Amino acid sequence: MNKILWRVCALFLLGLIGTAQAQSIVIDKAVARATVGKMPNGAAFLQIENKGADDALLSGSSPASSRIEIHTMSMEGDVMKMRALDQLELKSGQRIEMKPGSGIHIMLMGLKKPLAVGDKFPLTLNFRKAGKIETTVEVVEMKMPMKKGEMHEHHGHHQHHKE
Ligand SMILES: [Cu+2]
Repeated sequence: MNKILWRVCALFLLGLIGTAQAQSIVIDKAVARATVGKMPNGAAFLQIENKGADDALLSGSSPASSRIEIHTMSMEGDVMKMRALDQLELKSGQRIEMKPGSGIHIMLMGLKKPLAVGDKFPLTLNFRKAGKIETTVEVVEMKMPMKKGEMHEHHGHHQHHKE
């Protein structure tokens, strides 16, 4: 076999391995919120679809930050609280769509540098069954979910009295 043909074969094989790994868990639309000033942490949102058996997202890593945490967000009274999850269960056939303000997100703890619109960085997610899957996160402009809370604090009382 000549060298070029061999190389094509090797690429084909690598491609097959890649496809096999990515088959059960599909990660899509990974975006991160652009940071302002020297914000220490960032947040990323993505879609995960589990096309295989029951699985779970256990951890993650990225060169963009010193640590990755899986966070969930909930309102406790008037205060938005973030909590780190040990793992995120992914039942067979389940699709999780992380959206800003909706709860679950990937927290980038200890950013190495600010996230600017248009930046791209790799994020590796570690699943119990599917193993490690790498995706590319794109930094986009996003409204802060805190806006809602702020508005509630500043203007909320008027609205409550009117109701
Ligand atoms: Cu968070």
